[in-house]
Amino acid sequence: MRILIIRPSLGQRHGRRYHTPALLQPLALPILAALTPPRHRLTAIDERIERIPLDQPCDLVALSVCTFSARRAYEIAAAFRRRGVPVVMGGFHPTLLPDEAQRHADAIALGDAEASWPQIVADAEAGSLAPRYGQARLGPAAAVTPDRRALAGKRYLPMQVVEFNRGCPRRCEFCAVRAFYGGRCQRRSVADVVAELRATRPRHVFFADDNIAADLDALKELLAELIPLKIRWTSQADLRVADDPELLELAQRSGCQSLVLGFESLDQRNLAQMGKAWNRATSYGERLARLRQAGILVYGTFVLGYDADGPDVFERTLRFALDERLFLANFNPLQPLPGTPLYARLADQGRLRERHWWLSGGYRWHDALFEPVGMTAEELTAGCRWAREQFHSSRSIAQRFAGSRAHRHRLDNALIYLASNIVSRLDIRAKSGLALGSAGGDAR
Ligand code: B12
Ligand code: SF4
Repeated sequence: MRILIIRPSLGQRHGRRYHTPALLQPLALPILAALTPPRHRLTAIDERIERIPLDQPCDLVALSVCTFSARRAYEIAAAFRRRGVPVVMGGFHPTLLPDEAQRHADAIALGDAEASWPQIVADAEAGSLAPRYGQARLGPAAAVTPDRRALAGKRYLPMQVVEFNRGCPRRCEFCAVRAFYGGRCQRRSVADVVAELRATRPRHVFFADDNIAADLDALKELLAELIPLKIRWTSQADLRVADDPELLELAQRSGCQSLVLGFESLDQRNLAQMGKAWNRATSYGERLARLRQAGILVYGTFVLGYDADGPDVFERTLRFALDERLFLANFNPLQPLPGTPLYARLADQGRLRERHWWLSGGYRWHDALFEPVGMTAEELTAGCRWAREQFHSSRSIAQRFAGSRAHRHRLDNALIYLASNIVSRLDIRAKSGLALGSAGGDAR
């Protein structure tokens, strides 16, 4: 069979399709390629950097869909189905909203591809696709070694995306990972990860784990094995990484360049409401000092608009990010992702502005989608935009650079700092006002 595997883009702004200034490889595509028997001819298309060959002859189309790309995915699916090509959808959005996705596809896959893709391919070949494969909330499947030949020749950041741990044991109210995997985790063996790195020899690695610190002992085991590989790596973690001196030393020695850390809020009442009281807002300063000491750059993420937030939250959160000289930061309005407990709560409270916002022609990227308690939705949208712009101003970039030894103490840290801040500033501009999908009207 000729199989087309597609990652749809997000949408468009003023009639122009969204292009990110710097792109990470999408891991789902090489994983699907690795699971496909070699007798099939497979083409991977990343719509964020290339056009979809809508009229290319093919026997099966597979779309990898998240909530933000759902509207665009439904448009692409309709174009292929009009030609009689069967379309399968998998990923976060079809898993969390299967009935909606089912209306736009011949088959949908719930959960991880490892559990369903080989059967889907076999059934498509036999001309007997079932409407639904896999099981939601089954927990993560252990990842296979991705077949990156599927992405050969495409222009991505020179940073290899690798998985160690999938899923997260934490239970934050707003998080789609919790909804997708039900709080369960699955780890690849350290030997498997190291073998992949030895075979591919990347200099920079992005561990696409939801939370690389899901199991601290396992992480220490991995880091000890990374030391001889002399790579530089980055990932996402919860704040506990900063509490363990042995772990910090191993992180430093194994080449940890930066970590994305979810601070979310400076207000302990908000942290309690989101199920993240363990973050302990009062500990942020000392934890950040330890990370700086270890030379690790910190990318802090904040969600604004929880119930204890008033109009002063933007200034306070921005001040914190500037005073702590964060490497990067994002300031997002709390986002009600479908399938999460947050979405259900806001829907019950009648606070959602638009129940199916991801299908709406009126949605714009970074718009607040619900009625906050301590301000209006418009104030929330504008406040986040203001904090984002202030944080990425030339003055702030220069001050954060000069104010932190971690940003300057190695040449590659300095280069990464400057390049990442510039790319982040450009990406904010590219996404600001972005509409999802490409057609007007409503995709329901
Ligand atoms: C790394 C990461 C990023 C990276 C980008 C990575 C990349 N390569 O492009 C960065 C930091 C840039 C990023 C950005 C954003 N991200 Co992000 N990101 C992740 C993270 C942590 C890992 C993604 C990953 O590579 N996973 C490993 C791969 C293999 O998993 P996967 O893509 O889900 O695919 C598996 C299954 O879903 C399934 N599957 C997927 N497609 C298909 C197709 C078929 C046919 C089949 C059968 C199966 C199947 O099988 C795959 C293999 O098992 C996830 C969390 C997560 N667990 O996925 C969040 C996550 C995907 N991101 C999320 C969000 C919200 C965002 C942002 C919108 C954040 C923001 N507000 O700006 C942006 C923009 C996203 C976009 N679409 O452009 C949400 C999506 C929620 C949702 N319901 O869609 C997630 C789930 C995080 C969360 N906690 O809520 N992200
Ligand atoms: S710690 Fe991060 S990945 Fe884990 S449930 Fe909370 S927000 Fe999601």
